[in-house]
Amino acid sequence: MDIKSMESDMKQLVYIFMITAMVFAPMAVADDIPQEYMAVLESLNDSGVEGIAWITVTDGKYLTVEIEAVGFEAGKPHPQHVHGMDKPRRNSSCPTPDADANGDGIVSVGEGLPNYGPVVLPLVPFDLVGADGSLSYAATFQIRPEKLQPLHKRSVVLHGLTVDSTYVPSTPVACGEIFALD
Ligand SMILES: [Cu+2]
Repeated sequence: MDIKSMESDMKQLVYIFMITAMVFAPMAVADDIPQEYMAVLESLNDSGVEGIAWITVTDGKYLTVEIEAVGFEAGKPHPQHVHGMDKPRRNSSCPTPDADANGDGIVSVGEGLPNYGPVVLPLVPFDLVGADGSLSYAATFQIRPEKLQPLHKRSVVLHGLTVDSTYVPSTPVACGEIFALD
């Protein structure tokens, strides 16, 4: 085999390799592209709590949640969850003051359930919020995709409010419906 034909063979190999890479690359990449979601957290029960949640799903099963929120009661635990409907999988939504079924002026965690649905994922740990009442949260969870999706039909709910001079950790203080950024 002379140099010329070796070069030609090499060129052919490179060519075949490039075609193969082009065919298979999009399939490999599709799985690796993180899916980005967001929720704008608006106050419930005149709590003054508001913030933003960013959610990233990687490989279809790793869920990274970041929350930046302000206006919490300081020094208290403020549970935070992803809420959603299981059956039927209708949209989770944030309650309005109309959800106050017993008319006591507070939408309790139970009164909000018909809107946002039960807890799908507790965003642990529930750290005590510091003196300035702000929360910076980030955690990654490994979740079965069928448990979590459809994420764009779920909500992020933050809790914990003093009601009639008693701190009620479950009372919702902010809520945001999750939407996809793609
Ligand atoms: Cu919750």
